[in-house]
Amino acid sequence: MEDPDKKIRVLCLGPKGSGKTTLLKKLQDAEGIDNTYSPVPTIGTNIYDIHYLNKHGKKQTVTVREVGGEMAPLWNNYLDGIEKVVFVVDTSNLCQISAAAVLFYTLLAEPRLYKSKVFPTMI
Ligand SMILES: Nc1nc2c(ncn2[C@@H]2O[C@H](COP(=O)(O)OP(=O)(O)O)[C@@H](O)[C@H]2O)c(=O)[nH]1
Ligand SMILES: [Mg+2]
Repeated sequence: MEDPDKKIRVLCLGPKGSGKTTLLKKLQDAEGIDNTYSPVPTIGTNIYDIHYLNKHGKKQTVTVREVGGEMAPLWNNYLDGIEKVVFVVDTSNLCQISAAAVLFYTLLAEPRLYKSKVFPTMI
């Protein structure tokens, strides 16, 4: 059974502009997101605490760190202690899709992620 006091540590990766920030803001506050906001590319990393009720009805928090797409060469610095990875791909951006696949397969080959569950999130 999940420990409600335990924060699940998640990494959110994907190319620049694939929708990572939008997805995480929506998960944090689906109603409150301002669709007119002018997106600013994530410089460095952002942390989002997402609260939800687990399958036993207990409050649970997932801490998601978004790492900007420009920082792909440095992604492996953020893998320690990570339990899950959400990899966001903009499937409507055909120019970016093969680069996204290369980044994704590079990530899958990372030994520190063998215990993690990598969930491709198609947007
Ligand atoms: N149409 C559409 N636009 C989106 C979606 N998600 C993100 N965007 C837009 O794509 C742009 C980049 O999104 P952002 O979340 O900043 O990408 P990030 O660089 O991966 O964090 C922004 O203009 C968003 O409004 C989506 O699901 N549908
Ligand atoms: Mg972002």
